[in-house]
Amino acid sequence: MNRPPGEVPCLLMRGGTSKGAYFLASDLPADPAARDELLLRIMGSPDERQIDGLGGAHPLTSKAAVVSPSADPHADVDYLFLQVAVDRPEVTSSQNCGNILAGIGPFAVERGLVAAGEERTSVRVRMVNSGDLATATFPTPGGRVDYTGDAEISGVPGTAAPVVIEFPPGGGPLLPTGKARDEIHGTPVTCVDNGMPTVLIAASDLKVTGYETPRDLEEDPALAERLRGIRLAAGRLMGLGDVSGTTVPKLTLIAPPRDGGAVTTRTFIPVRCHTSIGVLGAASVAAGLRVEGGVGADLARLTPGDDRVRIEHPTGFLDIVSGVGPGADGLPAARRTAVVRTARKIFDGTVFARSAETAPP
Ligand code: NQM
Repeated sequence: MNRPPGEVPCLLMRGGTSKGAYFLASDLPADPAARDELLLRIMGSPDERQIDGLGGAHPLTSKAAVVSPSADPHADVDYLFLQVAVDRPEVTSSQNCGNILAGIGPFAVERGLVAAGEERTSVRVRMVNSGDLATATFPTPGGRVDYTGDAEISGVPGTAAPVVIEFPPGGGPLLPTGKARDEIHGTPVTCVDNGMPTVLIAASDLKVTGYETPRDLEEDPALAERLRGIRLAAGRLMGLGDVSGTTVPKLTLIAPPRDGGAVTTRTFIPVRCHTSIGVLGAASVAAGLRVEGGVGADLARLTPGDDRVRIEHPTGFLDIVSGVGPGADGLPAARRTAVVRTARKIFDGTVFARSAETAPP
């Protein structure tokens, strides 16, 4: 069907603790600049309330997924994640998103890219942003996605059907600086990447407890300045270059657990403080805790021989399976990573982008 430009088929979904607009790649312009410009108008950016678009006025609810059949023999679909900035005219593919990933399998079935199984369906996803693979398995009784179930994830009210996501070990090194611990501007850090480049910092080294609310931490300008300096230097050390305009690496403040988990976290993504924690962010933190000599290893309470890690965050906890073992180069390397998320179809229809003439520059 031929649609006027600016009218785009769209599925609005919650994926894990995030919410985003899911599109078939074939429904968006192929040219990345034209696609991003359209996404800004769809989400209502730049505007801190995103009042004229689908965005929810927070980085966690200003996200887009672009999905297409995959040419990779190991994947069914390609998933490109795009972070649409709220208050800046900026769309970036510099990071991945494991929460929005939770909706990709159901979306692929809804749109007929993958045939549903009679009871459950597994969809193999190539995450275009990183080149990494993931397999998501979810219930499809009678060949239809069932979003209802009894899985509960912290940060989302109620329960829903479980989406089990398995990540095989990724391609890149777990310790991008080649070290378990670096020192940046006098602060010990562990730079780790198990799907999301992340800098682990002991909260106490930044003169906070690590148990503050995200809002309290965001309102501390001295902390923000210190984190900014650490992030810029860490980006260079991790081989990411000048990260002043990108959303990675993330920064996770670590403190001893308070509620029976392995560790308490507060994660900056990278300016706003996450209300929970990202999935791949959690995968990186969990693996980082197992790095001997790393800043997290001293603070974490892990059970030897048990790959399960409970990561406490501002609205509860995230349970993740994370194995780490010696790599070929003698440095620690990620093994299997797996997590349970939920996702929900909220709205399916046509989104009407704000017209280019009336959008802000
Ligand atoms: O780390 C937010 C989120 C994320 C990313 C962010 C994510 C992940 O919670 O896999 O899911 O870190 O910007 O959606």
